[in-house]
Amino acid sequence: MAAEDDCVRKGGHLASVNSEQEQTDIGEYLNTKDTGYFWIWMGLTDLTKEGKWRWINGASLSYSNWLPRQPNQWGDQDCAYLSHKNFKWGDTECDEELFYLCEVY
Ligand SMILES: [Ca+2]
Ligand SMILES: [Ca+2]
Repeated sequence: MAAEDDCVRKGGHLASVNSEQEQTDIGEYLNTKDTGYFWIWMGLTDLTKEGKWRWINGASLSYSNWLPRQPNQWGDQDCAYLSHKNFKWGDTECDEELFYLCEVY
């Protein structure tokens, strides 16, 4: 995934959201950015096993914040985005070109 490749070049990964506090912090951060009505990639996929969502940095999925009726695997959706609606999560196809949020350690 091109967005993840770019995050790795920067020394991190696509962001993981591991708690309600981190979700709130990320939302506040993104509200300062001009992302408008676009979705934003984070580092969550079910590429290795359909329906088994895993953080790209290896962290386990201890917290989740899916939109209603997501993930819905419409067609073949294996990557998760942060929605412009309160930054809740949905799944979509991994080759979409979206804004993306890296987390550098
Ligand atoms: Ca999927
Ligand atoms: Ca979906």
